[in-house]
Amino acid sequence: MTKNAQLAAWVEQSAALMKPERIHWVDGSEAENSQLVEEMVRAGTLIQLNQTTHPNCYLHRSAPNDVARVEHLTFVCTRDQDAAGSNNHWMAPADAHEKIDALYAGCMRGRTMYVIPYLMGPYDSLYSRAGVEITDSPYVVANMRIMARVGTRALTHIEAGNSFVRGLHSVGDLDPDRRFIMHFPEELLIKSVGSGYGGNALLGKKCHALRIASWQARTEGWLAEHMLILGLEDPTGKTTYVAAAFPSACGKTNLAMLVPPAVFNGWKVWTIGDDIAWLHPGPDGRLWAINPEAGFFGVAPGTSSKTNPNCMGTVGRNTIYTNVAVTADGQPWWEGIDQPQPENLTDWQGRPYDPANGPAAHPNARFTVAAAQCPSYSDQANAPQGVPLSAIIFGGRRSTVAPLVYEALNWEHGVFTGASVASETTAAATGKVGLVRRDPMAMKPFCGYNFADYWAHWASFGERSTNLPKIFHVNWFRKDGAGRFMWPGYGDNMRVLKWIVERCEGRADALKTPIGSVPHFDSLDMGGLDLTRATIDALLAIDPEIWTQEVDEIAKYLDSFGERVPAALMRQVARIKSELANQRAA
Ligand code: SAT
Ligand code: MN
Repeated sequence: MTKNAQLAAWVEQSAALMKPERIHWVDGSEAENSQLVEEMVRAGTLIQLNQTTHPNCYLHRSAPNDVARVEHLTFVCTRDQDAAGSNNHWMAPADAHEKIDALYAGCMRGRTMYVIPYLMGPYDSLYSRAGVEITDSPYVVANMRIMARVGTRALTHIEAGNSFVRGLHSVGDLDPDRRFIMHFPEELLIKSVGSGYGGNALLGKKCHALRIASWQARTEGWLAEHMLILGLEDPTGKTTYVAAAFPSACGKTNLAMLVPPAVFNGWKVWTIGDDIAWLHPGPDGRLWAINPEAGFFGVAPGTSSKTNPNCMGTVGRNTIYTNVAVTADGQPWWEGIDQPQPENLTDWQGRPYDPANGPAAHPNARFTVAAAQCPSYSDQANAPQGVPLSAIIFGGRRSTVAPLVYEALNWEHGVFTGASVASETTAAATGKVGLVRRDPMAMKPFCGYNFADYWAHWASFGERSTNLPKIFHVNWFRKDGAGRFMWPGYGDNMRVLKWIVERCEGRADALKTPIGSVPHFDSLDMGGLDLTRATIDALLAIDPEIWTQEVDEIAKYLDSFGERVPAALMRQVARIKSELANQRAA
């Protein structure tokens, strides 16, 4: 059902292997979606929620063993193992194909094979990229329809001769022992089996827009990053654009939709993206960012009108919920939502809620919703050229060590700062939660090639332009001796954003340290916030002893990537160590 011979042949070949009962080419229309939703409701895959309070909202319950990304089953399959790097699990392409094709054999018997042409990025943008996902999951189709631009227009783009990434997906039998997420960047190909969940199954997202795209970006001179994009409008109407990289479930969605505290009269945050940014150097030497996605696949627990009012204003309609709890009258519910826990709650597995079974909503429960529904959606979100970045912010979830905010001294130091990000693990991936691990640029699970080459690629931008964004590092998650968060976070993060904007404009004061420049106590706008001077000092403190240890650990981590690590990073290690030593001696 396409004029593109390569695509037609691939679909035919996939059908011959997977043996679906029928093939459906997704056109992206309303009528098609309604029919699909109806079928899923009939099959019990979707549960209709209360249509009065939540029009056009549905709940999906995934298999209980299929609730997050599976990093240990995710592979980058390049001809040369070093190209994938020790940051990725690697398998030789021939072995990977053989292994996964065996699981694909006959896997769609009795099922429909959906062919989803999609576009990542705005229509009419030179930066947008196409893909085609083949899947046997109608849930994936319905989610892809929200997260990407799917259907006829994307197919036309492909038929016009543009290249496309092929993504093959089957839920298989959902057995974790027969689950793999495999990437073949040299073939622009993804193969996924055994999971119906988020980043494992919506192949346009992490698999294409990060792992495959990062590989392409390296050879083509741009960056595919795990970043939100927002615009910060000041009271004069001037908007400054920033992108920020934090690991999964560390608050990207909340920051992207931030509502400033009341005292920040006239300031406004505009949302462009909450998870992925593609950055291209423009003719002016600045980095221009587009959001390749069209929707949000955000974490529900913890979301409320206090933590993220814009999000609550987004997810009340036309939303697919996954693994949330549901109230007796059919409303979605999760831990941290505004309404107190009601009687007769049904948990994420469909059981009557019993605290002995853990939380009512799964900690990685999600909503899928169109970005255009967000009250703070930027009028620049679909600009074909993207938005020009003034700042890039890196951050992690660190209860110790990292101060509230600091600014890298220059681009090279900024790349070091990104490469040294560490964060406590979250429920977004299977495995233990709360362990500190290195997560450079928040890309540990998503960089499709050797991290050392990736850092060199980042560093190379410093030689190409003198007009790059300033780089910052933030940490909203610092705790005191009693284990309490010291910083209120959420809307109050505006105080840090404002300092960042002022630094970009060369206005706010800072104290230069070997780690970077930290705000002076009175250059942070703390109006209306009841924090003691001692707490603010503690939040901004950089302890030379602790940082000497930290830099040693960073150096050890960087060293583990061997000779490919760019000299620029090792230069920064040496500089910081010697400056810290001088400080300790003084
Ligand atoms: O499951 S996803 O990768 O889509 C979400 C996330 O972990 O960031
Ligand atoms: Mn993410």
